[in-house]
Amino acid sequence: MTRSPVDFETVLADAQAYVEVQIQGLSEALPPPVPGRLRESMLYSLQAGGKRLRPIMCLKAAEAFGVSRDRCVSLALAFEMIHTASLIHDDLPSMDDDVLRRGKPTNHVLYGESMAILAGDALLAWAFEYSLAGLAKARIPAGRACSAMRIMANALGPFGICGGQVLDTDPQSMEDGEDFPFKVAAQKTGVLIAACVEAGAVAGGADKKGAEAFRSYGMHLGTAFQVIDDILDVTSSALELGKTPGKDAALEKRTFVSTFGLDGARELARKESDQALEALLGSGGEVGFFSALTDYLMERTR
Ligand code: GRG
Repeated sequence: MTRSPVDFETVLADAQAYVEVQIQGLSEALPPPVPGRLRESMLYSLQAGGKRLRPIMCLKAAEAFGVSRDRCVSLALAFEMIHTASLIHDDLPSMDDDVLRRGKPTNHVLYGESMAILAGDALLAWAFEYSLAGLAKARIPAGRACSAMRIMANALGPFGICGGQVLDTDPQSMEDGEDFPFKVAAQKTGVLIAACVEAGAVAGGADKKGAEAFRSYGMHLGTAFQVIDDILDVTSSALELGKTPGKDAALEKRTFVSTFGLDGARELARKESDQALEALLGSGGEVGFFSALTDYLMERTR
């Protein structure tokens, strides 16, 4: 593993600003015949803020293997489109039924349920079209672009967030036992985070070992991320979170906190973070950013 000293806060703020400018720039990308209300609904949620962690991780993974962010930005934005689509659908009355997201009214509250479903669907399809076109324009070799697309598709289907959402919301799929929160976290959160870094690494030219190291890093980081999410749901406020706290208990979900308690959950988050860092040892890329990110996410408050 190659490590280099990183002024992490500066690097993260720079990456966040870069991604934000690119996302705001998408306003021009949906001209007619896209219906105006569909465009508005898609852009409302996409441009509503958020930490932008998934696109940042994707860009940094590509950079770790020497490919500049400008060449992989379409792939990174595609992951934010998918993540945003999943949040729109997650908030629907038939799912978690929430009215607040990223500090603003949820999509269906403003545009109605039917439009929110369609905005999510449209963001998913656009993610593939937009990233393939961008990767081709940046002359990322077709084999690498195809692999990135396969990883992305896997993360949003039955093996990824659709499967995870079933475990999280379907009472008949809930299981007893301490393994269950890990299964939910892996599919609901880990697979998409792992896909961002793996696809970024692959687009950047990582070999099989490097890609696997980044995937394993992402899976452990994703579990740690979900543990912290479960903790914040209990300990934080709507103002800080930008979404409604206390939802897990209200919906009687089996979370890391309800299963292991607050202290047990904190310990688990640390353990998963350590395992994430260990996974990076075999990556062969420049991973200074990712070790700093892992520590940073342990301390997050939103
Ligand atoms: C394929 C559209 C589609 C949906 C699949 C609804 C659904 C099924 C999945 C939802 C999965 C879900 C909401 C997982 C939660 C992941 C999570 C921890 C989200 C919060 O991420 P942050 O904190 O949010 O990075 P911001 O707003 O900062 O981007």
